[in-house]
Amino acid sequence: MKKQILKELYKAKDEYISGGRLSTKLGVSRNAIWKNIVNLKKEGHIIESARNRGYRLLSSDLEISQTDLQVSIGTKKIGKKILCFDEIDSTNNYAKKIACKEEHGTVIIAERQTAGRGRRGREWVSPRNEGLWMSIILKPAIPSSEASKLTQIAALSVCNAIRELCKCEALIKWPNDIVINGKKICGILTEMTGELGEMSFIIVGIGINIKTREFTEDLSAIATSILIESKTEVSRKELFLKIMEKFEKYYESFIENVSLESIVPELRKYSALVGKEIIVVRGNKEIYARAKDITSEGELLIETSDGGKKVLNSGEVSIRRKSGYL
Ligand code: BT5
Repeated sequence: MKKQILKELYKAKDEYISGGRLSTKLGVSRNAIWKNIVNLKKEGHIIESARNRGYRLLSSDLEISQTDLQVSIGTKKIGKKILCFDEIDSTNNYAKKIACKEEHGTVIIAERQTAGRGRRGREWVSPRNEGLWMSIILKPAIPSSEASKLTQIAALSVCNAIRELCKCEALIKWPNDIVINGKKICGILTEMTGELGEMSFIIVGIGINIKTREFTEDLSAIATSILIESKTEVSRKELFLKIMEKFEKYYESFIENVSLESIVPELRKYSALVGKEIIVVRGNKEIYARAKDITSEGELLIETSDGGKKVLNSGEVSIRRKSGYL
């Protein structure tokens, strides 16, 4: 009902709609309309209530509007609830704080992050309006050892969404980067909480550089944006909706089959590493190897210089090429 009310308000644009009209149209009492409006306001939608006139949606001054995304999204659970912020320290931090009381699939988006994070405390640069900085709260009933597979699901969702909408040759640099022309366009940070093999929730954080024209000196060698690569401005809204659609599809198949099998062929096809010489960095240890394959579990199979085969299944490693980042 909440979404239907939101849609009606959205369709009316700047006009007021009375509680009576809404109740006739949607077949519920005026009291039910009122209660839902109160909840929509609590979720952050900016709705004006004027005596004798009714309700009116006020547009938010954020470039990405929570209401606009929420009425446009076609998914069942992933992104059914979206919380947008102008500025936040890190969408992953916020998602962790609210995850207990929020429903599965809730998404947090920020226009800017002041303390965006990469893995192991590294910084993620997230300037205002230049990208999509977001986190998805997930509550799957899977053991914690399976959590890293959600990084693969997110990676393929972003990779395919970019390929479809931006006509760019996006590739997945296992385990958590998306690259175009050898430079990083997206990073994924999957975090979880739980005890003794059982987890209570997983946060999948995704950062995508979309409109950035120039990077800081230290990033410019390894980072790029969709604008730089495709020379066109993709709509952040369209890209977001496409990623949600893909993520839900891959996620549902993963939960249903308890396996990544249906997406492994594409993880292989779009791998930036398979067939290449790489350096696996774990702490201060470096292993020279060749990336051979992505396994049916979404792991990276490598062959070391002495011919030994090894499967890497942890996001706790970084991969470099001999020539640098990629
Ligand atoms: C990642 O870590 O790539 C995960 C990044 C996840 C960011 C999202 S944004 C929404 C959510 N909220 C958060 O706080 N985080 C998530 P890692 O593999 O450790 O890579 C980090 C490295 O990427 C840094 O050390 C830089 O070298 C580089 N980097 C930082 N900002 C970048 C950017 N905007 N574009 C490309 N590379 C960047």
